[in-house]
Amino acid sequence: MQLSVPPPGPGATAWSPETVTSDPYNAQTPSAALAAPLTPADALFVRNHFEVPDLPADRWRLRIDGAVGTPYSVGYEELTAFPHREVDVVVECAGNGRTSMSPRPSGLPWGQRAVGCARFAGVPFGLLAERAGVDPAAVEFVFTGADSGTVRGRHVPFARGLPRALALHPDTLLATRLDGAPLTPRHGAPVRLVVPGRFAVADVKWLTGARAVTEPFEGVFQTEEYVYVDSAGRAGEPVGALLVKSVITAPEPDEDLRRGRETEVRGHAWSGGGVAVRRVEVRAVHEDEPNEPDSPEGGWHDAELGRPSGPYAWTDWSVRWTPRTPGRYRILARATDAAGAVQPVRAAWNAGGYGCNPVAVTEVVVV
Ligand SMILES: Nc1nc2c(c(=O)[nH]1)N[C@H]1C(S)=C(S)[C@@H](COP(=O)(O)O)O[C@H]1N2
Ligand SMILES: [Mo]
Repeated sequence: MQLSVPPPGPGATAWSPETVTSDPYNAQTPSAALAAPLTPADALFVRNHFEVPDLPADRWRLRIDGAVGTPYSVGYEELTAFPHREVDVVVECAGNGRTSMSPRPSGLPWGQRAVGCARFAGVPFGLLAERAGVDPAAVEFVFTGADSGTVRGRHVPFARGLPRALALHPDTLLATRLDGAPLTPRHGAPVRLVVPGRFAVADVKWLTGARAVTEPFEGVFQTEEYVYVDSAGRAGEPVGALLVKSVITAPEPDEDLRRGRETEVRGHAWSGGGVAVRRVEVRAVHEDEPNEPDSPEGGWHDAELGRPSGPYAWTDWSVRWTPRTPGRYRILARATDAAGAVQPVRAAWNAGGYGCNPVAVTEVVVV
């Protein structure tokens, strides 16, 4: 079982994410790796819609065009000469956790581990866009990857629109490095976009195109996929900022705990748009207790919060707990962010199962 695998030592590459589908390759972060403050690159979940393209750095170019003064293009060597920044970022697939929604939405059957916190380094996209001279009428940039395939009967590249202000924000990076090493092919080598604080669908991998547009983009990954669609079939907004959320990394699911022995409940919490986590509360609900999980009021304990490694990194939390009664418990964790958003008991159902951020739950047995 993944849970009992000790973390590999420095420089080791023993991790392999848990495969969800093999063609295209999609995989979740293993539990033991999720517990680390930063997720190692080779453990980080992978979400690919199409086959990983073969894109050697020496053949890579990014073209910035559309509503710009002069189209500008840059190669890998040139890009690496620009000033780099390092940003620790929660990377979360918008569909993370959708298997806990009922009825089960369409899409990849992610459990709770299509998430990680990764250290990226790269060049702010805005620095390059400046070279092209962005037209004042541009409202978005359309970022395009080198991968393509058939979606809803059409052959399309992977492409997403990003509002102008976010695209030009100094924290939006053309990332060349992840976890201290060059990007690996599965995570978007040689260059991927990283948009901190947004669902990871914004982070276009194998990035080759950036087009400034004066009308909102209407590509399939913008208007049909990665859109909140309600139970009446009404399409709302495309997924955007991450939602306030927590994950429990200890105890492990189904772990046996001893009555009267103190244990540490631990995890991470995050929110979107650079908003900090203000509070994490934890509650243990015994199987014989009434009113759960619909009224989890009372019995909540404030967890101690660690210091996140940056404004877009997750916040580690922990609380000590000594179970008194044998039996099954559900351990619940709920985060509140600095804007006052709180994890709901049940996430709002939507057809794609996006933004699934209910109170985190782990079941344990006390003997
Ligand atoms: N070009 C391209 N970029 C992409 C995707 C893709 O399929 N193609 N998937 C997106 C989605 S939905 C997610 S969740 C993240 C996952 O990033 P990772 O595989 O590095 O974890 O990549 C995003 N960028
Ligand atoms: Mo995703």
